[in-house]
Amino acid sequence: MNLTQLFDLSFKGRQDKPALEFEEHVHTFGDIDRRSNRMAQFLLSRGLAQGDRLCVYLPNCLEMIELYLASVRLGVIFVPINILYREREITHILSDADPKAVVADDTMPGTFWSRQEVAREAARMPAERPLVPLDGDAPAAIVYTSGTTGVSKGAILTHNNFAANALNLLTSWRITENDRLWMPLPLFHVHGLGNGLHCWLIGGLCMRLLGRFEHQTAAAELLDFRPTLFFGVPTVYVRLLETPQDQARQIGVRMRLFVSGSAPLPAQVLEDFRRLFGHTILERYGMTETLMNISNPYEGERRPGAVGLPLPGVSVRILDSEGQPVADGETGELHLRGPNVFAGYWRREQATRDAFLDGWFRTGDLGVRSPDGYYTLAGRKSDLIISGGFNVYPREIEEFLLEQPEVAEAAVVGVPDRLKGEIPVAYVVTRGTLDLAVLEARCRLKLASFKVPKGFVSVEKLPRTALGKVQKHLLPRWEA
Ligand code: MCA
Ligand code: AMP
Repeated sequence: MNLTQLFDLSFKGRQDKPALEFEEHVHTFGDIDRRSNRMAQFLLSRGLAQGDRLCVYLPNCLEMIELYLASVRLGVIFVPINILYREREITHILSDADPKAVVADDTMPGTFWSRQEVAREAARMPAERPLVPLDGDAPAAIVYTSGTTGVSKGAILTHNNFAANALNLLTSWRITENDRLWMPLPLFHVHGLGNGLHCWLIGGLCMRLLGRFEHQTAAAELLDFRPTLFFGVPTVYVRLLETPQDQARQIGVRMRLFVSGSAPLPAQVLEDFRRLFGHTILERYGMTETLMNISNPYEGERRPGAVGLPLPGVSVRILDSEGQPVADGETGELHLRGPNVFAGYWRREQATRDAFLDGWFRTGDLGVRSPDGYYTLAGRKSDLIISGGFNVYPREIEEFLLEQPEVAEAAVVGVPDRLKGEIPVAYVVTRGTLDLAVLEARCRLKLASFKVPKGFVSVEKLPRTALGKVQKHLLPRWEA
């Protein structure tokens, strides 16, 4: 079954049910359905066909949803781009995905279609749905994920991947059409897209979509919308700890389930949040390449620091560095198999082959299983930094720093941060004189804000092994 058929099972019979609150407007499932048909007609009229890529560089908005649904209807492959990316990062994705069209806000210069133009044109189109027969194995989206090599790769996610993921979460987290989902997370990553949008549409619940998360207004928003369901990243939960007690209690009374993922949730935050809101956050583990894999149970123990038990249909094994299975209690690399695992990296056969071993996807995450089957993550094989739920690969920043003529050597490390989990800090060996503020300004211009090092340290040389590998753990401590 393709996603359009699956969405139809939900839309039919819910045509007049409120589906979406966005910017003071309420849209029913019927509205979303018709608007998406019009958008599909628009894409067709512009020559987009099955297999073409459509890049979308937009903040959360109605058009983003319509463009996704229209793409899914036509078999066009949806390629969301992180709105925080700057020209350098966007250029890479555009050249790699080779899209037939790009939709961006009209503030973006170039030959792209503007969101405003797309909305205007689509409104003039007929609401009949174009019929394109599609198999569940068809790609629905390519989502770019920073690779350990520094260059970001496109993970191909099929209709079946998204379906398996959403059906799993709907069942495992007891989501029903009576839920109210609060969605401030971006739709350009799989947390918002795979979990948020798909659970919403397939479950038939009401969602309030926000342009973005703003901690200053979050509590007022929650009191106003009165959600029962929220998917967040740890940074959002740390922010919510600032909520006054009486407001937190009011929010907690209405809420059914808080879920956290994308980065480790500190046990202390789980505990402080429980005290303030009266809810134990349910932590789960996912990846762009696999959507959701492991989750704490809805009923039963939500174990602090652990990510829980494999979701239905997902198999997990843990191997040591020799490729041998480890015993419970011992740490190794997590490998996964299941209907949620992606179809490979876009136009990167070697990278795809390297990502699998005997049909198992190698996550690069280290983990350990307890005798009662709970999994706990224990870091990464690579030196990935997760800042506010966004991934930062040190290598990518180091390469940018090394492009600066005054920088002879560079090393970027993640430093613990209460709010963001981790923040990147750069150590540089400079040639001649270089004002570190100038270096920071150059980073700001070319890199997404979460990748810009929050500290720059000038060192005489980088500590290296005899083989020349940088020993990051020997770098001097950085103080904020
Ligand atoms: C953050 N900023 C944004 C947005 N989010 N700008 C525009 N649109 C956004 N959506 C910028 C701000 O302008 C600011 O830039 C900086 O980020 C920090 O903003 P601040 O207001 O201090 O935000 P915060 O309270 O710290 O909250 C940040 C955040 C954000 C909202 C939690 O980090 C976020 O949305 N994270 C979610 C990422 C996500 O969805 N990851 C899922 C990946 P400046 O620094 O220039 O001032 S998928 C994944 O990992 C797997 C599959 C999984 O398991 O889910
Ligand atoms: P991404 O490449 O954006 O899909 O990020 C996926 C990575 O986020 C995983 O490989 C994990 O390292 C990390 N991640 C996701 N959920 C969790 C979690 N609950 N705890 C710790 N790390 C997580």
